[in-house]
Amino acid sequence: MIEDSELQKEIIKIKKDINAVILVHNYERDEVQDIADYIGDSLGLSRQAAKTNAKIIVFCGVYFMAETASILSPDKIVLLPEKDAGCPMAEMITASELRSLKKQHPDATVVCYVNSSAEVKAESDLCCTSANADKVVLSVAPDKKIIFVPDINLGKYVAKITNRNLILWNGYCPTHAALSTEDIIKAKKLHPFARVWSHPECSPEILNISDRILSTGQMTTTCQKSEEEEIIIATEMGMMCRLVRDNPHKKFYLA
Ligand code: CIZ
Repeated sequence: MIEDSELQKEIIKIKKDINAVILVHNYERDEVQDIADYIGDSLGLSRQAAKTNAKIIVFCGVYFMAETASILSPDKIVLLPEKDAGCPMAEMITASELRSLKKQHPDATVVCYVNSSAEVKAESDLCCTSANADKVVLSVAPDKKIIFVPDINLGKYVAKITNRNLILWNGYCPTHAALSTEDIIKAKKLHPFARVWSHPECSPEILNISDRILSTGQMTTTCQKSEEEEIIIATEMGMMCRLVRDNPHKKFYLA
């Protein structure tokens, strides 16, 4: 078996030879984050790659992320190392389903979450991330109807904080949906001094008992600024690698 470190050296050598840039999503494992040129959220990474003069983008993430990078860098070749890496939530709505929904609400503005296929994005008026969904929704005139797809949990959260009525789709992230309020309560009992940080793809019940609701990018920046020393993290486990690496003196517990 080839050691991780040997493989990493080989990957970095090939990357230089072919003028590629390696983007690694916050959710990826440590050994993949180790070889990254950039680590971040899907939009941030795609924006960074667009600014480089690399000819090839290697996107260590899922399909919709590679598509996003390709949309922002149409002249670059985008490679997805694990070609079957998909996002179940993105697969929960198709372009034709969105077209049917638009027919039912012809005057509505469509806001789609970045966790969606390029075809669904093409049917939408605006695209948002979990970090800017509230701002994007508030940019739509108050008298306009808004369709928000595909994540029902992010949609409910954004409807609440913006006080806007959103027409929602029943998409969700199975990983965040697998978390229950009991998991959070259990983690709080085990770590009574810890704060709870949840991703907005979690259920409204979990968000209601969380101290902060943050996208992956917001988790990294908030962690560096805040004085909170012990944090229960309610999102994909790969996020822990990034947080532990950037904040070695803090304690993190995966919900
Ligand atoms: O936009 C992203 O990269 C995802 C999937 C989540 C987030 O909160 O950053």
